[in-house]
Amino acid sequence: MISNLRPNSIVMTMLLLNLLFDVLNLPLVFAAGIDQFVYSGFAGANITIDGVATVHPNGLLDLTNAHARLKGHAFYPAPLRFRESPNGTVKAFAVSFVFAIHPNYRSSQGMAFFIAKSMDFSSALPFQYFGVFNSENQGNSSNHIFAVELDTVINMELRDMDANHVGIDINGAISNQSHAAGFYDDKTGFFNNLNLTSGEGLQLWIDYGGESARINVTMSPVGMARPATPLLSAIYDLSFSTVLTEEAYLGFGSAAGMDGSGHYILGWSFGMDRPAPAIDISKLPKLPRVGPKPRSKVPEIVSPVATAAFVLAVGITAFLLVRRHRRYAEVQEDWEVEFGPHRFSYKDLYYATQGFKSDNLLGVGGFGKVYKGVLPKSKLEIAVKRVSHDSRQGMKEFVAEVVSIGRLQHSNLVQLLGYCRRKGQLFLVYEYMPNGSLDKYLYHQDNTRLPTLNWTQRFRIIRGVASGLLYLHEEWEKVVIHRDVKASNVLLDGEMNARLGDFGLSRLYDHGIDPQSTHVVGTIGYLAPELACTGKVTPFVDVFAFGIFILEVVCGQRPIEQDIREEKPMLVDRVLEHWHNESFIEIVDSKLAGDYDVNEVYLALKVGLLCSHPFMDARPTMRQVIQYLESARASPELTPIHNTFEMLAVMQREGFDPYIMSYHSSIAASIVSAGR
Ligand SMILES: Nc1ncnc2c1ncn2[C@@H]1O[C@H](COP(=O)(O)OP(=O)(O)OP(=O)(O)O)[C@@H](O)[C@H]1O
Ligand SMILES: *[C@@H]1O[C@H](CO)[C@@H](O)[C@H](O)[C@H]1NC(C)=O
Ligand SMILES: *[C@@H]1O[C@H](CO)[C@@H](O)[C@H](O)[C@H]1NC(C)=O
Ligand SMILES: *[C@@H]1O[C@H](CO)[C@@H](O)[C@H](O)[C@H]1NC(C)=O
Ligand SMILES: *[C@@H]1O[C@H](CO)[C@@H](O)[C@H](O)[C@H]1NC(C)=O
Ligand SMILES: *[C@@H]1O[C@H](CO)[C@@H](O)[C@H](O)[C@H]1NC(C)=O
Ligand SMILES: *[C@@H]1O[C@H](CO)[C@@H](O)[C@H](O)[C@H]1NC(C)=O
Ligand SMILES: *[C@@H]1O[C@H](CO)[C@@H](O)[C@H](O)[C@H]1NC(C)=O
Ligand SMILES: *[C@@H]1O[C@H](CO)[C@@H](O)[C@H](O)[C@H]1NC(C)=O
Ligand SMILES: CC(=O)N[C@H]1CO[C@H](CO)[C@@H](O)[C@@H]1O
Ligand SMILES: [Mg+2]
Repeated sequence: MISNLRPNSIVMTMLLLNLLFDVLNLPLVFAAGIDQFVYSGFAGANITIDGVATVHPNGLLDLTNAHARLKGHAFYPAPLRFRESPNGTVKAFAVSFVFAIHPNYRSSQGMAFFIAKSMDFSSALPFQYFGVFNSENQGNSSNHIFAVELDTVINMELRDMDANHVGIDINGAISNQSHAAGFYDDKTGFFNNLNLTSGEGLQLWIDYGGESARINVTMSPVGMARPATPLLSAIYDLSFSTVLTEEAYLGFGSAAGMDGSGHYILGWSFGMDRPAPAIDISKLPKLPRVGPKPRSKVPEIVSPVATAAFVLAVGITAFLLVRRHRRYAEVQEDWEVEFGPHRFSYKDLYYATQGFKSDNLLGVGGFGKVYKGVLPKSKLEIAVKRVSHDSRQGMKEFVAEVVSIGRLQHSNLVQLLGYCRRKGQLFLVYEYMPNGSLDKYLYHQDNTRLPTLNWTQRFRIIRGVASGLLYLHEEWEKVVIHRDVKASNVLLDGEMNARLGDFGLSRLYDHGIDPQSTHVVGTIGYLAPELACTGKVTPFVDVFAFGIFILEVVCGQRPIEQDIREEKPMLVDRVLEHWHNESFIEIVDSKLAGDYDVNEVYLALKVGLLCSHPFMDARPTMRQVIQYLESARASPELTPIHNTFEMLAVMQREGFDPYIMSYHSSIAASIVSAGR
């Protein structure tokens, strides 16, 4: 079934094979370093697998084995020599494989073939990026990975064209070239679509030209002759020092979606400096059937002893189940079936957080407590937010929204992984952010010995939050308004990238889940004035809060002093005064010790003030904000109205209620005391 030839294999084998190929009239010339292999099924094959990957007894290589949120890889066991010297030209090579993706899993993330510098993919995300990249190393030229992705979800951040495409990837999941899956008909020249997740076998060919640096990718349904016109044909020199290493590993990767997965490889072949050997289609393993399982016949019970043992076993199991049921009881209603994949079991969360032990408490917020946990199977680190709720009203809508929010993916957002419900409690499961929330760095509370962030880090955080917000506002299929942008909702990942958390959560209030709270959605100090007047929620509400956030990060001061007896003007007013008398340097965080780029600080303060403009219409959109921050476009001058006292006067003249409008002054303190 398998002919698996390696370089330096004994001369005898080579001679024999040469003879064999001569008989078959195949032009094969053996020279040093030429490799080829072919697997027509993987039963008993020497391949290296990791993660949840497995080979079924019938020889089907299954990368994700019906798991959810786990990754798997399969490799040719030895590295192959792609260049003769570290800077030598990468040789021509050809790959062919037959694969299938099971259609039952809607969030299946697809899979990728790759050539990589090592077999270590431990840092790849288990639920995204084909189990090959993570959000930090994605696009990094030190990855040395060439991949062809078979992508079955649409991810705006990766500039995906659709949820059914093939792409050529160099060092990251943003494709250099991609095309909807399919083939060009040899006779008519018309393009025919193919469905990656149909559950049917598909064959793919990858050819690299060596000197020509041309990469061709061709696909067809299994069994059809190879189409003459490639699906993708790109020029990309894999000899660039950033791509293939002298020796590299070949393999496949896949990350299971939120609701399980089935990514199969049926056959695989490779040729260095020659075409990939033909895969014997007739020997390929059978695919699991698509659709409901046929009912299995109940086996006849053989003897009365076995019957007695069986009854006893059932009794004990039932007893244990009842006991277990009590401990891990959950609330699950019929309508939730649809969201099943995004539901975590209470048991898993209970184990992950060691029974919600106080040692694992990360913090307490307006909604409830947040615990750190490690999922038992995948070892994925998570943060679990436990929210108490009394009302069942609106729960369905809320869960639907949670699931929809879970589909948002961006490197500056904290990924929401799923939820769980229990009597009176709702659990939201997020990616864990090892470096905690930004407010801890700015104010050094809890006697933590956290470092002071320097200006470079702060400016990067500001830009990161801006691009996360732009994604929410403009780049996803729906407009998502965060409504609670603030320093404690900006989390820092292992590489100190800013990740915005808690987006969409403000809807909890709308669904009556936080009955004891009387406060307006959002947080005092970050609330746009029009919210108090009209209650109208637009993306500019977030722009306002983002402006206050910038001022906070630059000045290292809270928007409103927490001690409300001391009547200190709000941060934005203090910044304005300094801005107008041209002493803005005085308000910059003294912890920076003057070590910053004055132009950037000036730009940041100006954008902060523009965004926190009391008039909604005067605020920029997040897209403009990003342009200003990247200095691609000169930011407009601040309008003179941006002075609280003048503004109040204007507003009174226009008939606004002066009490409500006094949000910008110390009267806000009275709202603070009425809040949480
Ligand atoms: N994904 C996460 N990873 C690590 N720590 C987290 C995560 N999410 C929250 N935390 C920590 O838990 C604390 C409490 O978070 P929580 O969101 O409940 O409150 P908050 O952000 O202060 O207020 P709000 O309820 O308005 O969001 C945060 O300050 C943060 O330190
Ligand atoms: C599998 O292949 C690797 C690399 O060529 C080799 O080291 C190993 O001995 C092989 N294992 C078996 C069981 O053949
Ligand atoms: C190969 O590249 C390295 C780094 O780019 C360089 O230092 C070295 O001189 C090169 N070797 C040859 C033989 O060109
Ligand atoms: C790329 O990865 C290397 C090694 O992991 C790291 O040192 C470097 O900072 C990364 N570069 C970027 C731009 O992220
Ligand atoms: C693809 O790679 C080529 C060659 O490096 C480059 O010129 C081109 O801009 C890339 N295209 C995309 C979309 O990344
Ligand atoms: C692909 O096939 C599956 C299963 O038949 C179906 O659910 C899915 O909608 C199809 N996708 C496309 C893009 O046609
Ligand atoms: C890629 O496809 C084109 C068009 O069919 C062909 O001319 C070229 O030789 C192919 N290159 C490789 C490396 O297969
Ligand atoms: C800021 O801190 C980071 C991380 O500690 C460091 O890499 C960088 O060099 C610092 N930048 C400046 C300008 O000090
Ligand atoms: C600017 O205004 C601030 C706040 O009122 C004040 O403390 C500071 O002395 C003023 N500076 C100048 C140069 O007038
Ligand atoms: C400043 C800081 O705390 N950095 C830490 C962020 O998280 C990574 C990974 O956990 C640590 O290595 C850093 O020291
Ligand atoms: Mg929060």
